Amino acid sequence: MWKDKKILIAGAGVSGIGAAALLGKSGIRAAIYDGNENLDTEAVKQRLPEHMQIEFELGEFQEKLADEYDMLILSPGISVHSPIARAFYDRKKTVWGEIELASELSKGRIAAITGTNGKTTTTALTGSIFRACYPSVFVVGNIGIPFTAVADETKDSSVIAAEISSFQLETTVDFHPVVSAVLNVTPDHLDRHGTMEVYADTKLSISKKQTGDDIIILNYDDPITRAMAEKTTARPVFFSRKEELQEGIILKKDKEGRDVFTIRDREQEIPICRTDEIKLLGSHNHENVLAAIGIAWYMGVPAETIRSAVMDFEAVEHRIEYVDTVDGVDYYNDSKGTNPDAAIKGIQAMVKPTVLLGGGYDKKASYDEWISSFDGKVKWLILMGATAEAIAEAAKAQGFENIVFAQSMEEAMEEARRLAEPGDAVLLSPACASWGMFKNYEVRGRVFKDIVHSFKE
Ligand code: UMA
Repeated sequence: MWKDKKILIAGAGVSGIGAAALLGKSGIRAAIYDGNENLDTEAVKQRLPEHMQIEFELGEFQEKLADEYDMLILSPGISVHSPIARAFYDRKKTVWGEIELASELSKGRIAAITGTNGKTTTTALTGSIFRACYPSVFVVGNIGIPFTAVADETKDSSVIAAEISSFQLETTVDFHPVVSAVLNVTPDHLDRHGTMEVYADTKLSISKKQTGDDIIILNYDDPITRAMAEKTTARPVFFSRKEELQEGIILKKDKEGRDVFTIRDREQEIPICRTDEIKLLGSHNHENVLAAIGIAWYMGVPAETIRSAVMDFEAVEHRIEYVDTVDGVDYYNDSKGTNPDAAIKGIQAMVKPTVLLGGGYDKKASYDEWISSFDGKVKWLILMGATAEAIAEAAKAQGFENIVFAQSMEEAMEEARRLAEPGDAVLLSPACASWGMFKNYEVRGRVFKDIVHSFKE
């Protein structure tokens, strides 16, 4: 029985801590390995059950650990090709990911969502639809709440919306969603997976335990996910933004030529709502909505409930929030990027050349890593607030010279509009708090959005 084994958890981030706490609550002993030899073990212990005995193995991985321990629980940030994972695999010892552990110790039905882009929005929307229908709902996974953190609260009647990354899929074994979805597959994480083929296969492995009674929702408009229908053991259902498929989740024109999210399931045709009735903006979000509708429908949510939940759902405000496209330029509000770490996520989310608005209250942070993350993507940096000079200096030290200063958000936005060309993005992701210029980041984000909207007038 695996519970009696000597278990080593690799990684002391949110996943590893979630896994350790779950084992602790279940009365199972474990040790934590982390490559960081300066890990604050006291801070980790604070987040574990009080009575739990936990040992730490820190620093460079030593092969002897694979002899000492019988089983490894891997955090998603640590690859299956890492020395620690290889050492356990070579000795034919059990290696599970944190998701596998959670699914082993949880109850209820799982809807699992993967894809290169859109999976967080789709998972959040799916969870929101579930909440309108079911009393016990959990939204977990790559979205930020480890599945292990809630696994022991689930019951047979629970419904779980899980965002699952390709990293997490490398280490699932018996993970078995009732409905799975692969939204799209475009080049990403190839440093880890090696080739597109391996990356796509890893994504498809979300359905490896599914049978013909289960559903996999696939994007018809993406050739890679379309081809997955031939390879999966589950019943494939397509969604498409472009084609009015005979069966699937589609956009169908109404008499006035407006697009209606529509379910075509065998003999039934069920309209949900029009694209202009939802609050999520952008055609990329139409795909996310189509997928979420499909997932919810096949998880048993009535069409009327799907309709109202979809129409009520709003993007998480101020968090890489798409605002609008003006003159071919996409505007994003990431006012919640109030520190360099959060702002790095904002830049990582951009897929187009970006004019970046930054600066604000001085928390004496270091901006070096944030500037390194520009990675050729940021073409102009517009700076405001108390930190403007310090950020400019840090940027110049890394050879980034395309810097403009502004005294207010209005001035910054005039500059952004002047500098951005069609096909570019403008991103407000300041890496600083708003104080000194605004009451809080929410006010800052709203001022930004108001200015974007005024560009359209
Ligand atoms: N560590 C090592 N050795 C390594 C790598 C990491 O010891 O080779 C240690 C670090 O010192 C650190 C810990 O492992 O203490 C971090 O573990 P982790 O990288 O697995 O991160 P977590 O904090 O557990 O967060 C993970 C996901 N991170 C990654 O996949 C890199 C989070 O996804 C996820 O939200 C969280 O679990 C909850 O499920 C983030 C992400 O960037 C958002 N995901 C990628 C993406 O979306 O593209 C896949």
